[in-house]
Amino acid sequence: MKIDAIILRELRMPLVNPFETSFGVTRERRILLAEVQSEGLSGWGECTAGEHPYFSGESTDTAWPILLQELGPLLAAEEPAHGGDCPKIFRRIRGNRMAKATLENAIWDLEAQREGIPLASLLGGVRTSIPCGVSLGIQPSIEELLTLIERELAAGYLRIKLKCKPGWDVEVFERVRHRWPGIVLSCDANSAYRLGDADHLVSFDAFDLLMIEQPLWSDDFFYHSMLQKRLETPICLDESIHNRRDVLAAIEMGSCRIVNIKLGRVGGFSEAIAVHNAAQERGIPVWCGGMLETGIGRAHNIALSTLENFTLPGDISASARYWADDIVEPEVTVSSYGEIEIPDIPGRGYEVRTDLIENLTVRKETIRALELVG
Ligand code: OSB
Ligand code: MG
Repeated sequence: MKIDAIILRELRMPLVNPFETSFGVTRERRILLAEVQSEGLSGWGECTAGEHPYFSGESTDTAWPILLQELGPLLAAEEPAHGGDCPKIFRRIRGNRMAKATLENAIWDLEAQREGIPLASLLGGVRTSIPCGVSLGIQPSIEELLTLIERELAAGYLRIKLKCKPGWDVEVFERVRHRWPGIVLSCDANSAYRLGDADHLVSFDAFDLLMIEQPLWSDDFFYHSMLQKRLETPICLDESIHNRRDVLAAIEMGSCRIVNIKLGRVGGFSEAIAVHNAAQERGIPVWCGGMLETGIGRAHNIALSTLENFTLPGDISASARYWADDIVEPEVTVSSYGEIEIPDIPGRGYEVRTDLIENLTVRKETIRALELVG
């Protein structure tokens, strides 16, 4: 496909509710979008980098120049036939996976439209609906958290994940388990604990958690493997997993029994599929993580979650939990039994609201292939 133009945008979008993790509070998102125009069609990608380099080394402000000065010009100079051609095109750029995923995922979207098939089918997905969970941030009080959980269970969500950190963990789990002994419950520390907390982490076993997500360092496998030996509860790695080799190392070392796959964190659909397949071949279940995405990133997460080994509910929930007005049409909705139906139309399955996007845009740049004169 000939790349006619790549349009980069930054949008400002306030969250309906602030989201607090062990590394900080997010109130407003600074969203980077890429629109790749090719032969009359537009493929869209969303950068999942945060406002600060807290979750990973990337942020909105690092991804912008990498996209504008490096990845955009590399892609515009090529005529990729498939989304899967992107890793090779971007190969000489190290790291910057969230920036790379922004463009690669837009090419997959374009390819699905050209083929006239749903993105989920192009990826090799097998599900017509996906199970959904929610990720609940740290709250000002346990009472407020209990009220939120009540609301999300009533809405139908199939798994509740609690963000945790030292001082917001066992007491919280105790109260939640006392009230709801049978619900599917997990926690996510975003690397908030250290080896000295090992005995404390072992005490989490009392709460029958589905998993403990990324308790230790964001770049670690070895100490997670030592911790997993002491825990009955499965460890799930999020931050540590960047590619297929990482997931192979983690499984081989026994660092985790479950894997969270995030499109941005692994660099796009190609690597996400490779991570999924490697885990599947070794009997390790995966689920799709979220990064407070708009409907564009959410549509991509939904399509990815249709692959066979996404057997656990993902952090993919309704647009309305995040946004007063999402930038896709229809917005993403979740049924009363906690599932999202996979749209059976070509491409990403949700229309992009270009007028709304234009109104929310605070900066915009267009990249075109250099025209060779002569
Ligand atoms: O670790 O899963 C995480 C949000 C921002 C950064 C990291 C994480 C999260 C979430 C939110 O848990 C998931 C969502 O999009 O609802
Ligand atoms: Mg996580």
